Amino acid sequence: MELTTEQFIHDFELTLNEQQQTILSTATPSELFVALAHTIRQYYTPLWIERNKKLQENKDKIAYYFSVEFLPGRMLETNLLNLGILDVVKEGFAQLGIDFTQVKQAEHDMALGNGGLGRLAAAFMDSLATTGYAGFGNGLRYKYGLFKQRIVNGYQVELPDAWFGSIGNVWETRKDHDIVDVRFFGNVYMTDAGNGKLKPVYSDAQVLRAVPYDVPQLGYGNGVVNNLRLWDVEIPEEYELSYPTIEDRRRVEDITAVLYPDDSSDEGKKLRLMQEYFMTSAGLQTIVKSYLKLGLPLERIYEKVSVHINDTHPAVAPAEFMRILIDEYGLEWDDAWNATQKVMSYTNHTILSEALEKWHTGLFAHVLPRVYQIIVEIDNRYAAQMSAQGVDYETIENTRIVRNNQVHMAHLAIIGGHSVNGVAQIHTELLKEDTLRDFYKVSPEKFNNKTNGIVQRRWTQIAAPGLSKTIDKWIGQGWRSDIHELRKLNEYVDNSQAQADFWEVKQLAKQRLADYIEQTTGVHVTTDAIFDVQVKRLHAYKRQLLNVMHIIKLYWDIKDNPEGEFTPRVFIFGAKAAPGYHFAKSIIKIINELANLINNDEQIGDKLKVVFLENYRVSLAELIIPAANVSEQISLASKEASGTSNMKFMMTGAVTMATLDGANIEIKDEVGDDNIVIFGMTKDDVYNHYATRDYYSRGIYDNDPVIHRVVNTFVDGTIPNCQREGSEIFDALITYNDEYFLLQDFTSYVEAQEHLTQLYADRARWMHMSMTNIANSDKFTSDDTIRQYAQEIWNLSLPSHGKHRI
Ligand code: GPK
Repeated sequence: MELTTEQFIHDFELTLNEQQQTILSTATPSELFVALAHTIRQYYTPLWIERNKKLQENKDKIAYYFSVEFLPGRMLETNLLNLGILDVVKEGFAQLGIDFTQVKQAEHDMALGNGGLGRLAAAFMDSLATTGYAGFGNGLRYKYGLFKQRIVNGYQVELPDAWFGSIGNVWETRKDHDIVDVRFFGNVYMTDAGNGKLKPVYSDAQVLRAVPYDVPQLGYGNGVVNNLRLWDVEIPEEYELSYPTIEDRRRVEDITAVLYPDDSSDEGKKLRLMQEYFMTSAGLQTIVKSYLKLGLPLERIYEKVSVHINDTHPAVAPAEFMRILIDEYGLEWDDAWNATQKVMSYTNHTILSEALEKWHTGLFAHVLPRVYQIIVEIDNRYAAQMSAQGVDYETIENTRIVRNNQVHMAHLAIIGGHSVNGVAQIHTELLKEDTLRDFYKVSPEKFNNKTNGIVQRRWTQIAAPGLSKTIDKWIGQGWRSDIHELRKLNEYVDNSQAQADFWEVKQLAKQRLADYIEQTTGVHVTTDAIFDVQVKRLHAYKRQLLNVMHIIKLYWDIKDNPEGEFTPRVFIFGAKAAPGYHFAKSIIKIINELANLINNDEQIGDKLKVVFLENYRVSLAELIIPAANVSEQISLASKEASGTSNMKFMMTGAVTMATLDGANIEIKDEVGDDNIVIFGMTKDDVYNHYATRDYYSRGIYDNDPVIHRVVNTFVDGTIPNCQREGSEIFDALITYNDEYFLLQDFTSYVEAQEHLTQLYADRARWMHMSMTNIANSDKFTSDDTIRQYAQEIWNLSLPSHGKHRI
């Protein structure tokens, strides 16, 4: 939009005075932030209203992305950038003498997600608006997002993330007119509806109110505003008498209280199921209602509506959609089923079986009695149909929804939809040949790949403004709106002046991070060192422990030869462990104790530093990622479905140290073998070991003196204060035969790291690699990923009112 600095200053001051009843000289950063957010709301609100009006008038098809996680982080800068007024606002603030950075930091991260899956959902919201597609999000309005992590005595401590704080969510708007009711529990039986059909009668059901809060999703430079709808729970007035005590009310409020409540107890499990059904039912009910306003026949709803099931959490959607179409609107089963399959599609994000949700039939039928009946009917019809088609008994049994007293949610999502996709090429192949192979046998046409992507604007223009200016200097600004222009940089990867510029800007980013490290941990690090970073959820398969083993090896190298040549390294970790994931927490403790040991050893000095940054989150990622020289992507081949931070590191000029897993393989394809460092087993090697069961980690431990020494370091008292954790790790590696093959990959990892050190020593060679990574990272824009979803899965066209610049 067109906005002069003067106009902005005027609007901003007026908002500050009228809405906050404050003046500049006394306003806190938080008050300034709220005033700024309200100023921006005034700018986009007319666009939002117009967008909804046009979509309705033109009867455009809309895709709804159902996800229990959305992880946008801070929205302020994204909204400003996408409206095209980031520079104007910064300039205005400079004139007013306000520190923009301080104000932006007053916004609490919107952390309604755990990691990659939630961040991807948020990226898709941005990209849907940016590409102009009508794609709306549907999720939950948790009071508490992902826990806040503190490190105390080296241990992870979890604190509630009270992200609403005192200012709430400044971007949301409550939408009373779309309130719906959601039913749980009770009994249900069928009775004659009088028109030859049956209708369900409920008794003793609990009725809860679903209240939508809409959060606008602004497109980059195109005036498009899409909607992310988050549902909150309330007690309907007419049922208030049923909840006489505060505890009664709290049990209801729990449904939207916390992201992922502990599901290790039965009570926790029930709550989780209620959350999932709550947002799915509320979302689908309003979707059907707004479709019907178009005046089109319900059995053809698939022409105007797509519903995407992000992972198995909203996978009750096909059954709930059937319930709505049949019970509430009287459709025949076959028409409803035809519509449902055409509307629904599903993304799988992992081959780890624990993430494919299953519910005990007893619990499911208790919480959702009518939906359970429908699921059983879907399942019986499915089995009969497969059998009629001549599919063998075993395949049918393996793909059924209800089996061994469990409801298999992934199976419901696949059977009830028309599309299943994995999130990187290798992951989709694994789904076809292993995890979902029986489904691939019966419905190969449903399977397709959609490699993940990232919002390039956040990781360059917002997180790395210095880098962005350097890119501008060499190839102009075109890449900011057409990321594929980044490829022009390939021409300059060997230009010594360009190399010097890109080196310089990386050094500045490293210095910013070094300052933060010093402030928050007290550890001094030098930017002369290689910044080697592993940031992601803490999980055994991601193998942070392999990184730790390499650090221990380096520690011994220096201790053995203190005067030897050594390229200094700073190892930086950021990772949250699931509260109930004991082993992951032990690794956090080990990293912190190892860091203490190394950082306080004078003989080691600046040669080696280890830093664990607490509370890793999107806003911290924006500081860390642009400062990295090395991106650690070292999962056991086959286990990391895709990874997305790998793409962010690539785009900001880090060199990837990787196994051939997830999207690392596609990064390698883009940059070529010489501009990435690959090590370790391939997925076929891993599967061969599974088939032959020939892996024996103790054999490696006994025969390799380096590995022997590194593994012993966990238990021989070298690292103080972690005897228990050290022996857990020893047991995992040796006694329990090293499930993730760390010992097998260790030697090749060490060699790869040595190779990388040599590459770094040759600055021209290193900068060639770094810049080649930036230049070819356009492949991973989520704008293109979402275009593929829109065209190939959802069958969307660009809305007829089109893309207009503002
Ligand atoms: C996968 F199954 C899950 C999950 O529960 N949470 C989650 O963040 C991640 N993921 C994968 O682990 C990543 O490889 C992938 O890039 C990301 O989802 C997005 O697809």
